[in-house]
Amino acid sequence: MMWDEKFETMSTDEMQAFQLAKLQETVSWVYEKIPFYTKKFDELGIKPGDVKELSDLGKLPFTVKHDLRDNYPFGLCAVPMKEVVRVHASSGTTGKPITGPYTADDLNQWTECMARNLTAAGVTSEDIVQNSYGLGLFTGGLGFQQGAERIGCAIIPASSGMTERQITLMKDFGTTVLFATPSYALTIAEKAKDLGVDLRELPVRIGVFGAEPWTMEMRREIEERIGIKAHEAFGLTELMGPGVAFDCSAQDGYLHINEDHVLAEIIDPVTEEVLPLGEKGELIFTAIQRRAMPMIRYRTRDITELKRETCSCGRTLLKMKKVLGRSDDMLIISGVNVFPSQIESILLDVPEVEPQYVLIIRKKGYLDALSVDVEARPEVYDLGEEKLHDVEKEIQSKIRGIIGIGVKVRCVPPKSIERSEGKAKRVFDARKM
Ligand code: DLL
Repeated sequence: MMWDEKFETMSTDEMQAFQLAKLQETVSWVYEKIPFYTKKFDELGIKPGDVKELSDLGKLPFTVKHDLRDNYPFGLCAVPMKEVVRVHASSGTTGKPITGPYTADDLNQWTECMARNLTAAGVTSEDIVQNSYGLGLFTGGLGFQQGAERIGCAIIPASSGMTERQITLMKDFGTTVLFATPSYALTIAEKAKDLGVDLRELPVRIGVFGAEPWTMEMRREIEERIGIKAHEAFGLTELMGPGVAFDCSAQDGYLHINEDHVLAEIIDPVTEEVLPLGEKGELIFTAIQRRAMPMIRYRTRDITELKRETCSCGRTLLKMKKVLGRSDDMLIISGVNVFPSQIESILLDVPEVEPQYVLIIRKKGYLDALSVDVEARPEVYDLGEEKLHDVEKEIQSKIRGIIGIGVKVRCVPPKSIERSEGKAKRVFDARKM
């Protein structure tokens, strides 16, 4: 099912003509309205009229996270506050938050993007949806709320937290669709089990998850525990929030980008050179329809690759590979680049442990050492030290075999790792503590 067949199945030629017109409008808009961009363009000797074709995008300057921080809170906002109808913000991990102001039309477009996302996941006006993303400054809560409202679903704005109540709501209200981060979905599943509630027997049939990296193995685990089909949303505060990209019935490890709203490029993060389709690098987005805070070539730090094909679902929208890591999450252990998601894939294939883990990086002499704490399943933990030691050794050797690094694995007691209600924090850098 599609929400906006015209744009979701548009031919590449038609789409690119549309994109060029929107890009030209946006470039003139930011040049005129946002002194930060006027200055950047002038320094590079670029005038809005120089954008004559889509490939001219490559001439434009990048925008990076610290540009948003330096211009906090509204230095990059192109409209007066009387035209702003909403402001979201993301706390990030360090420093000042990133703000996201919207005009009424920006909100409307975001809502449309979310309606596409949810429709692709199979959500319809018949559904009773439980929105367990944090409702507030975080774009997840209200973004999903608006999209589901546009479709006409019955919405339970549960927000995140109070997990026991989430389960009561699911049971009492007959929730058919769950919105949450993947790690919170797991927390809900675990709590239900503790309470003796089998979620697989409830009417819930679809989950739409995102806001953090999660592997295919994690997707299967969640699907099994809740008895649902797990779909995906991708996005970031700087660009609108969720709804930038979404998966479809193909579930082939790729997401469709709403490319009539955001232009995507992949660059080599070191040389900043634009890479061809199919090559892996840093994802860059340009928002071409927003008016309060359009972004020119925003460096997301997310690592992925792009693919253009007509999907088996019928959509022609550009595809990006599921994001499994950010350049700033990459660990360098004994000279090997490691993403936490690679460890997650391995752990989820080990039946003796729970999908609850943390990675700790320490300094060992001049080198960095990685240790992995993972929870043993209660019945395994009860078997005692010798068994745990065998499991630890097995995981260590799998990690050595697959990723090629030596790590220290510890099987920790059940429930000893903090549960997530939003974005899970799984990497602790003891070198910085
Ligand atoms: O996380 C927006 C969102 C809310 C997306 C709900 C999906 C669902 P931020 O808090 O600004 O916005 O964080 C954006 O989160 O650059 C990625 O690194 C990561 N991220 C978001 N969605 C996914 C996903 C929201 N599906 C940052 N897979 C992005 C992997 C994701 N990473």
